[in-house]
Amino acid sequence: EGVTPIEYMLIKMEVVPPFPPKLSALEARRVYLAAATLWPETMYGQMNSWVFPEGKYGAFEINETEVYIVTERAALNMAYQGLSRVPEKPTCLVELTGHDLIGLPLRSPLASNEIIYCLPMLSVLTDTGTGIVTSVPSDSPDDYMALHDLKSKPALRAKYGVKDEWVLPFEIIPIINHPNFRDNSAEKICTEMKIKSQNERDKLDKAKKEVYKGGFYLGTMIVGEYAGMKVQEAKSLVKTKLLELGQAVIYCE
Ligand code: A2H
Repeated sequence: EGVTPIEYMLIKMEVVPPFPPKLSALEARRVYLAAATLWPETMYGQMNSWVFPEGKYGAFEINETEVYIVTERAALNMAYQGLSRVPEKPTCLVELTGHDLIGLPLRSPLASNEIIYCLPMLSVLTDTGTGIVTSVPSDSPDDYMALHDLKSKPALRAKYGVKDEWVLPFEIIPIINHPNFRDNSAEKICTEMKIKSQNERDKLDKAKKEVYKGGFYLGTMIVGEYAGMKVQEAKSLVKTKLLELGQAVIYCE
């Protein structure tokens, strides 16, 4: 763990009932996948959420009504930050794996599609954030390649039990005008660098740096309430709005 804590926003991606049998014990509750992000202003471009298929997760009680699905490690940190019904002690209602979460229909704040789905990504770390990642394929090279892999490889979908209708209908929406790439920066850099799959770790790390270097921060919002505004300025406004609406919380680690 670093010395300086990182402040994430946890985006509350609500699991839309009816719940599958694995989650039936949670039927009276509001259940969320809690995705850690540093970029709340990109939530307009969410296309799905990511989990690590072999990862261990749990459904943890946040208060009387709300349950967040995260890793046990994140739940313990959360319990020391007021995000647990019992202070300093996570209460796990159901133990889950990534496989149990794949295919869950979600309603996520600011996403343009009313329902998006939980899908597998192999680079999701279970020792960072919550182990749940929200996917913005327009601006994140990792997200772009992982969704591209699922869209273009039927065998990969079959391997993880991913139905066509969870990925194929989802068209990437440009949300940020980047000074070097115009829009859809992730697709452009991945094509330029001839990245072939989500497994090309070194190339993807370079692609990320390339997107930031040109000023992801200096880009301009092209959708939503803050269209026309610098990404930098929109960031805190989106953050405040999500917190006020109860659609996100702050989480540090
Ligand atoms: B970011 P840091 Cl548009 N495993 O959100 C892998 N990646 C994770 C993760 C985990 N357990 N937890 C969070 N992340 C991702 C949006 C985004 C992000 C965009 C562009 C870049 C970007 C949409 N995905 O991050 O290493 C989350 O994805 C690039 C680094 O903990 C989170 O923000 O600092 C970011 O990594 C946090 O990375």
